[in-house]
Amino acid sequence: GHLPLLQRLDAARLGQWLKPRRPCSHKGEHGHLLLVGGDTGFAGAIRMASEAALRAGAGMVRVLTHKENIAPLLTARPELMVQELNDDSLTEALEWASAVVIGPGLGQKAWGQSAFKRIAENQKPALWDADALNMLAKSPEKRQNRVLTPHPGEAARLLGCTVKEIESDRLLSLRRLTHRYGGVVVLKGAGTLIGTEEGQTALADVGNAGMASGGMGDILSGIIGGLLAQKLSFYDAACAGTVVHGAAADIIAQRQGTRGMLATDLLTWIAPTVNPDL
Ligand code: NPW
Ligand code: AMP
Ligand code: MG
Repeated sequence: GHLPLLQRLDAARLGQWLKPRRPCSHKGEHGHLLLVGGDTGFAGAIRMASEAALRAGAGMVRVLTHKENIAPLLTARPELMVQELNDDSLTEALEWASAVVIGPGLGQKAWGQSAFKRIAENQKPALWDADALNMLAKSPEKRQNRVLTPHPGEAARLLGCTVKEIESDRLLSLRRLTHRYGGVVVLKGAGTLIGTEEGQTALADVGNAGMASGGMGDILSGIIGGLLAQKLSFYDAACAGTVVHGAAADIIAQRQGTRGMLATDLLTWIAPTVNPDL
């Protein structure tokens, strides 16, 4: 066969995916995003993902999490709607949602597993990250209307191989992931690759080593989830979200360097980046 074209993506292309809002639009038009995650001790992951989704422009953002995380989340970001994750809240929120993010800080206990099973059965547009990927690795299932965002460690679990094998040929790893799991796959790391089984393939020419710190992936999940809620296609949301994430980090690197960059530092630079018409 012939080699698929590898698109190179950078901040100059953001205008192609992110058009100005209609002046008379209302919040319902910008989507209802549901995020599920944040076991005890992992409130940070779900907080970063949900704040990133707000900054990416989702109209309404709702979080289902462990009950001990509710007060800290509401205090940090009153714009969020936060409830305890249980069967009833999940049923209601899935009905409400236009897109779903599952995984950040979810953990792998029974609590997280039962939410994962319910969401796996649901057909709303979804982004699966972190512990949702670890659960998927244990019972592989192919699906189209979904974005997966593995780092090389998670990709190795998803393919049952080593991190070294993933990294030795990242394009081949991407192709194996899309072939086994379907949908859109974002293979993270320096030079993030985005692809589909149909052969769309992109390399995000953005980002820097300041991003090699805890919580960066949780921010990416929130951004892509926020764009899915705003009805970008799965592939466009993954491409645009990855570029927004890397471009925000590049602005910070320019101002203060890479060492000591925090995931939450990116939050300030998401809005300027998702408004390329500024
Ligand atoms: P090693 O040994 O370090 O070299 P895991 P996780 C390997 C939550 N978080 N990039 C790596 O190898 C997440 O949302 C919460 C990354 C190691 O074996 C999850 O729910 C935070 N990893 C949960 O924690 C902030 C690479 O992969 C393994 C790699 C666990 O997520 C942090 C690490 O992956 C975090 O986001 C690469 N390029 N190459 C919070 N503040 O609440 C190899 N690896 O075991 O899936 O753990 O990513 O930390
Ligand atoms: P996670 O490991 O899930 O927290 O995700 C880390 C995020 O930071 C991903 O989006 C990676 O692509 C990005 N990242 C980590 N290290 C680097 C690096 N050295 N250069 C560019 N991006 C990176
Ligand atoms: Mg992660």
